Formats: sequence, C-alpha cells, structure tokens
Amino acid sequence: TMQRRHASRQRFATEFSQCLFDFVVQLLPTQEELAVKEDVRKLLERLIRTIEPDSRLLSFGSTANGFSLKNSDMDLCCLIDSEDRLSATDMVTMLGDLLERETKFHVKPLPHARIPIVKLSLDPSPGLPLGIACDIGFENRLALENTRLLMCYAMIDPTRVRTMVLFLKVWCKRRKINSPYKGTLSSYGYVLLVLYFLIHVKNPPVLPNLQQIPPLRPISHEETHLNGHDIWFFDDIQLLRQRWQSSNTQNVADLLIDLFKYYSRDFPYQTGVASIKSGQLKKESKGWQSDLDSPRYNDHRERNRFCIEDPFETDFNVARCVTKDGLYTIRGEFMRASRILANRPERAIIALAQLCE
Ligand code: 3AT
Ligand code: MG
Repeated sequence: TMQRRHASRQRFATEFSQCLFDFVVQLLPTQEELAVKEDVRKLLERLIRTIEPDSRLLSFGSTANGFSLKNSDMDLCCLIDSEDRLSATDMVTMLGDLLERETKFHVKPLPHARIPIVKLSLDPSPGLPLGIACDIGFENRLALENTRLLMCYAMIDPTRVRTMVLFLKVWCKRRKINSPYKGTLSSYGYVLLVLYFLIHVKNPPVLPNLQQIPPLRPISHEETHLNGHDIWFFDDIQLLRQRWQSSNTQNVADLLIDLFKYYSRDFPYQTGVASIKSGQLKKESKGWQSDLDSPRYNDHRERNRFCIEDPFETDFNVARCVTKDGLYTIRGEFMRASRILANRPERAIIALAQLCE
C-alpha cells in the first residue's frame, strides 16, 4: 500500500503540474494588451516631456518583471535627468492638470501621499474591454531595481518560478487576501514569499541568492548603492545559467504543495522575518518586535505582525500593512489550500478549481 500511495501521489503531482501550466498560460496578457499598454506609456511620456523635457517614463512592477496577469495595472515611474528638477509633489499637481485637460483618462493626483503619485484609469472600450489602471510615480529608482531583481529570478527558471508566482497571484486575488488597504498583503509581498521559499526554505534550493553572489570584477561603492541602500545583485543570468544548475528537480505541483504547507504551519510568524537577501531573520534583531507591545500602535496599526524584509530597503517591512485579522485570514487560506492538496481529489483540475474558488 505504501508503494501504491506513493504512485498515486506522483500521478497527482504530474497531472496537477500540467493543470497549473495550462491554467497560468491562459491568464497571461495578450500581445495586443501589451501593445496597447506600451502605446499608453509612450503617449504619457510625450505629455510629461512638455513639462520636463529631460524626463523618461519607465515601466516597473508586473508589466516589467514577467509576472503580469491579464489586465494587471500599469506601474510607471518618471525619471528626470536634469539637475534642477521640480519636486515630486509639484510634478504630480502639474501632470494631473495636464492629463485632465489633454486626455480622456480619469485622473486622480495624490501630491501629498507618502509617495506622491498620479492615478489614472480608462473606462472599458471595444478595443480595451477591461480598461486600464495606471499609477505614475517619480524618481522611484529602488522600485525599478527591485523589478529588475524579480525579473532576473524569473529568468533563472522561467517555468517553475513564473508558474508558481503567477499561480499564487491569481490565488490570492481570488481568495481576496491581496488588499494592503484592508489589512492583507500586496502582490509584491506574495512574490517575495515565493522567492524566499525557493531560495531559503527548499533544500536543495530552486534558486540561488543573487544578492549574495560576488561581482566578477571589483565595483565601487557608488555603483552598488542608491540612497544609502545596497542594490547589488548578480544580474548576468546567461552566465549564471551556464555555471549554476539547481539540483532540486521537484515539479511545480510538489513545490506548491510544500509552499502552502510551509506558510500554514512552519514559518515562524511570531518571531521570524522572511528576507530574500539574508534568509530567516529574527524580528528582535531588526527591532521589529517592540511595536507589538508599544502602546503607540493599537489594534488597527500593528506594523510588524507579519514581517517581510524588502530586498534593498532592508529597514522596510513590505508586510507592514498586514493586521492581526489580515494575518489570521492569510494563514487560514494557506491552511485551506494545504488541506485541499493533501486530500488529492480524484482529478487535479478539481483541486485547482477548489483552490481558486
Ligand atoms: P500586480 O500584477 O499589479 O498585482 P505587481 O507585481 O505589479 O502586481 P504591485 O502592484 O503590488 O505588484 O507593486 C508594483 C511594484 O511596486 C513592485 C515593487 O517594485 C513596488 N512595490 C509595491 N509594493 C511595495 C512595497 N510595499 N514596498 C516596496 N516596493 C513596493
Ligand atoms: Mg502592479
């Protein structure tokens, strides 16, 4: 019976892996959608240049890192190369006015937000059945770099990494645990959880730690630092793929089953910090514990319930918006997913449907 059980488990994993690929592929954006988005970016760049001639508008987030789903929002970042540039606040106000006058976008400038942005959206139309949502920020160079880091991880093992990340993104949206404003986690947070698992939890690891691979030639402090943050990582993925091969041969299904299991019962939520740069850290050693007991943060503002270290801004907890209830819900969802997969329903496709119900 042991052998039979093992064989049945393997059969399920093989079938479930195939289901995951097929499922994720149909959720990828179409060439047409990508082309429309690129046109929108160019149009916006032309308009911004009427305010700041030396500016560039770059795409970051999922549209730029290979982890985008159909109809995901567009994250754009404006870089201004001139010396005496306008402040982000002024840019947001001016650009907001300009876009309101010159375009059909719904425009919402947020000049006084922690990170000033202009929010744009287009209503659905025959050519764009789902409309478009877009945020434009300014000088957010760290976001451009973390986008590039995520893209490099996706390129090392495109099939397994992209399938897992994309599946987790759909899953967390369908299960409604992807709203930082309501106390759960951002997409970026979930992507970091998948990478943390593949780099630091799996043994042997599925991914190397790009931030700990030394450079091939010595490089200066200026080249590796941005606003005081160490942004070095090994980005020659072609070379890396010639020299490094994961000895982990698990398929996507087995990895996903283990990931759900890990985040439902093994990750130390009380005391641990998930860091893709440094592995598992202690909240205590980062000074991220005290807030829980401090009277300054009461029930709705407990910043360090769940701790995920940003890869570059290491004093920044990407999961700081997760509340006590939010974390309870997220863990509950990891457990639910784990339970569904442990039961191994007769058909893998049924497991998939249940997971994303
Ligand atoms: P969607 O496809 O839009 O759901 P995404 O990968 O674009 O997912 P987000 O929209 O959550 O992810 O974030 C876009 C980028 O903004 C990712 C990262 O470069 C930056 N970013 C988002 N949230 C944070 C955060 N909490 N800390 C630091 N950078 C962040
Ligand atoms: Mg996005």
